[in-house]
Amino acid sequence: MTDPEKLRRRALDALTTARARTALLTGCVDDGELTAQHSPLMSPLVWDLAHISNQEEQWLWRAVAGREALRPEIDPLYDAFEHPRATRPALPLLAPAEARAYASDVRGRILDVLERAPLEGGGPLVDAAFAFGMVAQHEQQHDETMLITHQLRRGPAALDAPEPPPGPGTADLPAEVLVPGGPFTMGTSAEPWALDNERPAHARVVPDFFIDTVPVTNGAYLAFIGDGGYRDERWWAPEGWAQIRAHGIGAPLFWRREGGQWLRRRFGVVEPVPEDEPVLHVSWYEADAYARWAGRRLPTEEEWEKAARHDPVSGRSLRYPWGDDDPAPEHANLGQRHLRPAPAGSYPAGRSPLGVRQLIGDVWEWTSSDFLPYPGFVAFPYREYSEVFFGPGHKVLRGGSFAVDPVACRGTFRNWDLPVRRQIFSGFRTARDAGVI
Ligand code: AVJ
Ligand code: FE
Repeated sequence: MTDPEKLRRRALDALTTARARTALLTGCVDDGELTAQHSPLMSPLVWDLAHISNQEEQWLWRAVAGREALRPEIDPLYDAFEHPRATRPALPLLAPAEARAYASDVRGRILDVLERAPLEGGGPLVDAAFAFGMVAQHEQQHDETMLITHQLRRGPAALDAPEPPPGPGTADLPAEVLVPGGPFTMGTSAEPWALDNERPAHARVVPDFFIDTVPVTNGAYLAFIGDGGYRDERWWAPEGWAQIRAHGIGAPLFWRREGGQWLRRRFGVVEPVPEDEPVLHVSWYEADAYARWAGRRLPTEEEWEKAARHDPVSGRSLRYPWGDDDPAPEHANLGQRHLRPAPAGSYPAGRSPLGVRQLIGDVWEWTSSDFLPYPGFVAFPYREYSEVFFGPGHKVLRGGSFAVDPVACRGTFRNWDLPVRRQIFSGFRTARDAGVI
C-alpha cells in the first residue's frame, strides 16, 4: 500500500469511523453522566473525549504538521501517567461542551493537514501515514475503554445493537486442533499501521500443540463453577487465590445467581447467562485456574499467533486467520456491531487454515505470556506507549473483542493488562502439549 491517495482515503475513513463511534458513546448519555465517575477503575467519559483530541493535537498537529500547540496548558490533565483514573474526576477537566468544541477544532485542523501531507506508505514508523493510522487506532482503543465504562455504569440501558447471527454451533467441530511444530514468522515489519510492540517480524519455533477450536463457553465455565472450582485452591495461582478470597469472587464479573439460575448484567439489561457464548469478564487468574481444572493450560502468545496466522500450505504467516483481506462482517464479530460475543462456532468464513474459529473478535483471549518486547524492538512514538509496560506485571491478550474496531485488530496485534483485570472484554481458550493425553 504505497499509493499516497489510497493512504489518504484509508486514513480519512479510519478517522471518520472512529469519530462516529466516539460521538455515539459520548452522545447517548446526558452531561451529568459524562462527567460522573461510573467506577473508580475508569475515567469519566468526558476525560476520554478530550484525551483523544489532546493526543491527536500532540501527534498530528504538533509533531507531523509542526504547528504551534493549541492548548498546551491542558496537556498535563490528559496525560494518563500524571493522573491515575480514580483521581481524574477531581481535575479541572474541560466541560462536555468545551471538550466537544476542542475535539472538532483539532479534527478540522488535522483533516486539512491530511489533505496536503506528503504520505509515503511502508516507510519507517515516523512517517505521516503511520501517524494518522496510529491516531485512528488510539481513538478506537479509547472507544473500547468507553464501552467498558458503559458496561460498568448503573441505570437503564443507553446503548443498543442488533443480536449477532445465531451461527452454526459447535456440534460438527472437533474440540481441539493440532498445530504442527516448527518455525513460523511472528510479528510484522510490513503491516503499515502495526504499532511498535508488534514489530519487527522474526522467526519463532514452537513444538506441536493442541488448541481449542473455539473459545471456552459460559456452559463449560459453569461446569468449573459447579465443580467447586472457586473453592479449590489446587487450581489457582497464589495471587489469584488471594484475590478471589479477598473479594469473595465466585463467578465472572457482572454475574449473579438468583433462584437457582445464573444471570448477568450486560449494558443495563439483566439476562440469563447464555451457555453457548464465549465466557466474558474473567481475569487471567480465573482463565488460568479453569485451564488447570480442565487438565490443560493457557496458550503462550506465540502459540496463539501461530494458530491464528500460520498457513501450513505456503508456510507463510497471514495477516488474519482467513487470509490477507481486511476484516468483513462475515469474518469476525468486531466494531461494536453487536454488544456481545457471538455463539461459539460462529464465523466459519473467519476460520484459520487449520480450522480454529473466532480467533479474531468476540472476546480478547488471555495468553500465558508476559508482555515483552520482540527482538529488535524500537519504541515509538515514546516509551510510554508500550515499553514501560514490558515485564512480568502485564499479561498479553490476543485477538480482539466485539468492542474493538478492525483498525485496531489483526493477527499481530498485542493487548496487555494486569492479571487481576476483569472489567475488560476478556475470555480465553485453552491448549495442551501434543503427545500429552
Ligand atoms: C493497549 C489497551 C492497554 O488502554 O492503556 C490507550 C491502549 N494506549 N492510550 C490502554 C492505549 C494509550 C492501552 N491498551
Ligand atoms: Fe490514550
